[in-house]
Amino acid sequence: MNKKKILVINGPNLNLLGLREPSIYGRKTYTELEDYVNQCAHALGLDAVLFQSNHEGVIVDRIQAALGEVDGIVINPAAYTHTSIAILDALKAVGLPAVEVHLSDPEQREPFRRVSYTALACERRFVGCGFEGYRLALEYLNERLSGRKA
Ligand code: CA2
Repeated sequence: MNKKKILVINGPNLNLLGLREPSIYGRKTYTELEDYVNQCAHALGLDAVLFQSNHEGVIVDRIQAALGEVDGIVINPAAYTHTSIAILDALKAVGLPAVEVHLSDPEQREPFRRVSYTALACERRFVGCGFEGYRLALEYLNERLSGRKA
């Protein structure tokens, strides 16, 4: 049987993980996040396709290209969470099952982080669990795509 493919998108500045603000985002690097996501995907029998960009339009292009290529999307849109109707529209346009992840819990931070546009196109949201949020998102999509979740 073909493995289900999940596109895992990380937005602006997440490439700096481990290098700055460890009190909020931890000490592990973006490369360690990629390794963690790949391990979780492998354990679930999924194929993860990792993608990181600091540019809104590039993320929109990647989401559009995902149609017909992958079965679901995990996205941490980073700061674009709170601003990007373009990424929301792209997620809605492709109509793939999507899950939003945040390392921190944006609700517990500055008021401007309380709005998430992108969550409007996502079936679930995992916040404040660090790297583990990506595993929870992959587990959710795995069940969802195998028909065990509505
Ligand atoms: O908690 C999350 O995962 C966020 O998506 C992270 C974004 C923030 O704008 C969201 O409100 C919540 C910021 C990502 C910046 O990542 C950095 C990593 C290391 C050092 C500096 C920034």
